[in-house]
Amino acid sequence: MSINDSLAGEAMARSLAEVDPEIHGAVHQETEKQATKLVLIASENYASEAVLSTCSSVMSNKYAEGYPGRRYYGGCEFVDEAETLAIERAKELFGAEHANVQPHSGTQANMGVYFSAIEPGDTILGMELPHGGHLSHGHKLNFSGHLYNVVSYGVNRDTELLDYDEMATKAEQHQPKLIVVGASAYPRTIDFARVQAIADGIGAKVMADIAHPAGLVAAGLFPNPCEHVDYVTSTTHKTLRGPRGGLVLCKEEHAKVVDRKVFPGAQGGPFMHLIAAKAVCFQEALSAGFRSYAAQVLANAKELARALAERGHRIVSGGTDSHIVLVDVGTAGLTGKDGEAWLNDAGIVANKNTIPFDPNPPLITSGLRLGTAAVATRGMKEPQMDQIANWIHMVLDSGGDKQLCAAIRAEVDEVCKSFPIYDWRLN
Ligand code: DSN
Repeated sequence: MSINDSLAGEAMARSLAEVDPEIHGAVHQETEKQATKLVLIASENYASEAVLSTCSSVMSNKYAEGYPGRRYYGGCEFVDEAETLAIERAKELFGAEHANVQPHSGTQANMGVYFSAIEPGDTILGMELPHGGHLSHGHKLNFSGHLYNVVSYGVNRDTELLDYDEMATKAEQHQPKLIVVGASAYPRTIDFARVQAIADGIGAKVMADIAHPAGLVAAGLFPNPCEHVDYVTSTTHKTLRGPRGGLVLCKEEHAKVVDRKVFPGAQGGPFMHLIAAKAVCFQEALSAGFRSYAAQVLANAKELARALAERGHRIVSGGTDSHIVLVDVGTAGLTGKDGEAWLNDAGIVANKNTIPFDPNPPLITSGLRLGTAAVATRGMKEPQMDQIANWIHMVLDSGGDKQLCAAIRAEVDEVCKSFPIYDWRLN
């Protein structure tokens, strides 16, 4: 009897379209949107077919609490193989002594490190959210803000660059046990050695969250904190172009505690399909092709910043050293909220974002955060960045004129056809 002869097999083999037309429709529409619009969300990317197919593989069915060779479930031989490959490849990619590939997300990777390095009530020093930091770096609405005493640093008002002097002064004043460095909307390079030196001065540890630039770090195009700090966390789906998920890298001396704090401290069963897909992602990122890709991401961001500045837009910090371009639309009398909506009408997907010292609240903002990881995956290069900058300029300059946005939407659609992505999935 084949699987299709059994009752279970018959039910199991029905397509998504048959079983759930509503979800099938939503997936189809999301695919079409990703194929026909320009994704400039700095935290998004297009994972490869190999990564996506691993995400939807039968590894999803498997429980595997524990770690390779030490599981609380039987039948783990193949997921052990996948997780071991993921660990070894992550270590090789980042030059790390130890890797934990189980965190479901970046926030849970951070949770694993906090639980390892400090106790509830201890002080952490992290970057302020409006200056580019992340919720899990101590925001009052996040677990990190509930469990720990949070002190924040930011950027210098004039240069909009990380203010290491302020960080050092606050470290001296508040004696944090952990300094958290890394950001979601900070476009510039980070001096991890300097942060570690500040921490050394007060006997603190450092956690570097490289969720955003991880792909650039892997390619050697952004400083690698593994050389300097005790704990490094990341996501795997942004510039690293893998499946959705998190990652902790640390010195060997912290390995046992980190593993214990990720599981069972912060999580239960690991998502083995995503861990297997992380292994695929790391394998891809170790290739020469990925290094060329990452170089294009960076070149595209620099060109996008230049082309927008040339058209009169103020770029926060005056430029970028990463995939992120933060545009101050407030100086032109606009809000990020309006800009985001207008650009979406024109087929350009970006997000509103606070800028340093933003007078507007987070749901309005004075900024637009743009990222070049996804468009570089499509194969777009500098000429397309100049074109995109021109479209963004026209949309913002016109105040979101409906006719103009519709005309640009049609042009975006045409350009996307020349740089196809996932189109076959629409058939
Ligand atoms: N909020 C995500 C981002 O877009 O940067 C990171 O968690």
